[in-house]
Amino acid sequence: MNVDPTKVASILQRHRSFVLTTHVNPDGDGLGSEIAIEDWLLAQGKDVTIINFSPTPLVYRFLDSRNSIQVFDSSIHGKVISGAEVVLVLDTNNPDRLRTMKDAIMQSSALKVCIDHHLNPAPFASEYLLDDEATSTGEIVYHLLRKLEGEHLSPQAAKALYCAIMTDTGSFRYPRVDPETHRIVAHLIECGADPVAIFQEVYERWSTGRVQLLGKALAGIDTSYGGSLAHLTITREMLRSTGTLEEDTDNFTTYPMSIAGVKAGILFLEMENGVKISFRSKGDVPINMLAQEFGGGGHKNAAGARIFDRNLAAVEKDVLNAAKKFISP
Ligand SMILES: [Mn+2]
Repeated sequence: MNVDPTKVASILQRHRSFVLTTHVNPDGDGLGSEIAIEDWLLAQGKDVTIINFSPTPLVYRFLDSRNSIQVFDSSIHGKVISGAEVVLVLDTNNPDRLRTMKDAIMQSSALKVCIDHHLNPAPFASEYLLDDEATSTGEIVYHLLRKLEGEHLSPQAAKALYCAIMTDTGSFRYPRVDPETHRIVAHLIECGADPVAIFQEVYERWSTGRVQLLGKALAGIDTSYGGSLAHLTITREMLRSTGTLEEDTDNFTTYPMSIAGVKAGILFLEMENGVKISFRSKGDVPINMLAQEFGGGGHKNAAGARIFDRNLAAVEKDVLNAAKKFISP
């Protein structure tokens, strides 16, 4: 584990052209980290292209005030990626999560730098800046920018990093939040991040359909193992009838966890070609081990998996059965 930003800071200083990317279905942490680093690199007069596999979800578009985030298209971006001196991979340590961008990046002769806070990094990068104790990639990027810039971060970077940390900590309430997290966000506010505006952008811009989708999902919430496991299921039909998208289910895992006595919560989301599963747990329940049984992974208390070409009912049954040993030891 390399938590010292010195080496990556010098890579950012030394090189001229950069490609920044993050995982499929990007979140506030991946996008905020990209924007904060982009802002610093542009201020130094360097070439920066942000290329993501997925489009930016609507709620995070406010971060991209330069409108610079591009959606990967191999016919356009193959050259950009092969010609860059450095590719920064943010908020994932597994190139499979870059989907079809993986090959373009791995074939590029660019220096590959991975900045991330997840467990079990894959051996694909030339340089790693990793801290699996960090609340977010945004927190790691904060220390990197402090190393580069000192005390004064730009308002744009402060906003992006505040959003990264706020979203990855569930608004400052997940277990890894500590006094240091609050000192960092206090400094980001001093640098110009507006907590009220950022919260409203991310959490108070739901469509009516999204609230209706949550209503349908909550109506079907179910518990098992004496109330210690709760799960929610979202079907294609529920998305269709409310006019919503998969990204509208972000953070729905909060709701099973709010039931008294629940130690773990699972969200099953029916995709076009399989099932996306989000896992949450409290305390010592290692829910990432359950995710691993289904080809996924993550943190002890938050993990995910995707299962392709199996139907929802079969996946639900297998996952709920397999959960038993973690819930009721
Ligand atoms: Mn993250």
